[in-house]
Amino acid sequence: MTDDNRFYITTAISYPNGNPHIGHAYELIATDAMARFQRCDGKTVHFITGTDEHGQKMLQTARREGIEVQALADRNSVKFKEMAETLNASNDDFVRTSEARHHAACREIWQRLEAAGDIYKDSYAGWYSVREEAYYQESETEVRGDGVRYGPQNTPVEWVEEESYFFRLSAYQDRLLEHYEEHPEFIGPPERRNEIVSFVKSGLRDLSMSRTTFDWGIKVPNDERHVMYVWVDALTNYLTGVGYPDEGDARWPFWPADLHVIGKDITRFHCVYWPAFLMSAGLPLPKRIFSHGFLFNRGEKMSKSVGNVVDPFALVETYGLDPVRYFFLREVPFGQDGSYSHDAIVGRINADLANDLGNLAQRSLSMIAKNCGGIVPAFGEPDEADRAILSAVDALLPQLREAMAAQATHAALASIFALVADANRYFAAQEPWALKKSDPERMGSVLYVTAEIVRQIAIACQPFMPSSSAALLDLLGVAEDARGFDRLGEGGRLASGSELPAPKPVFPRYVEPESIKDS
Ligand code: ME8
Repeated sequence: MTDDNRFYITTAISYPNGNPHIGHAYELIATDAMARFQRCDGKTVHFITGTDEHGQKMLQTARREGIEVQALADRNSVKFKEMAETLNASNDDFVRTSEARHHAACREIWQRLEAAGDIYKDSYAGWYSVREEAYYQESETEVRGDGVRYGPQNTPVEWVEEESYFFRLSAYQDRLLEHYEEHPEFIGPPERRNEIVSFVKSGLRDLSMSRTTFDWGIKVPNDERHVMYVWVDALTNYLTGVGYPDEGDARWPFWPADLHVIGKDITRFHCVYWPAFLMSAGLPLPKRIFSHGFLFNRGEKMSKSVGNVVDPFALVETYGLDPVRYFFLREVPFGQDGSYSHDAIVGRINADLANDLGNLAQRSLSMIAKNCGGIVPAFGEPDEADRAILSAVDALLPQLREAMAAQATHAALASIFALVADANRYFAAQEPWALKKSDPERMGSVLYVTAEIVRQIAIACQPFMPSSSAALLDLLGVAEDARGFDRLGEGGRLASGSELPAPKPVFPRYVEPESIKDS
């Protein structure tokens, strides 16, 4: 295994202070598609997700519910694990920050920062948003008409004054700017990069790194009155997931991460604090951090506190998993905000999946079953239309790689579905049903070409819709070990003469249940 062949990818770790919501599901689905893409493309992938269990927000929720905070974390982290299973996420690990291995990683990183001379004791006095677990300067806050003081992301802030350890973040301003300059790919998309560059240019203050007014967290080494600021602990999960501090661990060579996928609200923590901690600890920096947008339910912002959270389990139950995965990955340009609604989801399911891809596969495969005895027909001398469509599909992989290198899942799917549309046009124009009598050999060639296109489309769709793609590849008799991206293009052509199983529809139309139709 060479260095180049490893790919380490992470999601943010979620606060388990409530049930998982669509925002969590969206991030996990997208990151899973990226992880699966790299696996299909021959990489050895390590993909982790998890839960962020410390901090004041967890503590407040537990108090409100009248339970122990560890009990709250235990109860809800199970739901996040269940969500990962329900979404068919292919994560290799699930890090819970209350685990002993994570405590060990955090103690080690703290000691490294201390040894570098970057930690000192002082006292903090300023504003704090519990909902974001973030410190704000007074100038970043304002008192609104309701008499409440809010931070820049519209969450209430409270006054905090206590003894605290600080990290010399101010000392890293120039090195961070230099890093952004030398590695323009470090932060994506470009809007987020620009925000971070101007934030860092405006001047960095040292960061309060510990709290003393509660004890739910990871104790500071050699000073048990302090628990680490939850973001120090949370960010370190990316190291825990590769076995840190045991640099002899088999997973350690995956560091540095190739990609941290996060939401746009937590860009500052990942693109400013995290690289500064790593620089101080003498560890290499992640190669890229990509901030996706927020999902809104018909334009309404969703959050646990706003109360209009839509349950991802219910969404999968209603529409099916792969249609939901497809919808989120195709509908919203990854990196931008997006909204979803019942109508938009049903529109995509019925138009793209059932009508376009589903019909293409079903029509060509049932004609092979009916007219060719279920045997992949021979491919005669190709004509111009055959050559044009095959060369278009054979050119797919570089387009997919380019889109996915920029985390543009929507663009990757747009390229795939543009081919689906081309293939439908080809099929309609060739009229294989009419050739059945006039030129059965030519009919065989047209069916061969169409099935070959479906094969490549199914291989390309695996990262996005794993189960449906596998079902299509089963119908085409493609062996499990012949489904990698190395089989895209000419090298992997369907074998004429091989016998196919009886075709069945893979992408059913969404039909409104009576109760919804009548309401
Ligand atoms: O931020 N649409 O946890 P979290 C899209 N524990 N993404 C959304 C979203 C929405 N409506 N709501 C939240 C935390 N997210 C920290 C992370 S990482 C070391 C620590 C995204 O449960 C959000 O942007 O509030 C974040 O990436 C993830 O869900 C977890 O959010």
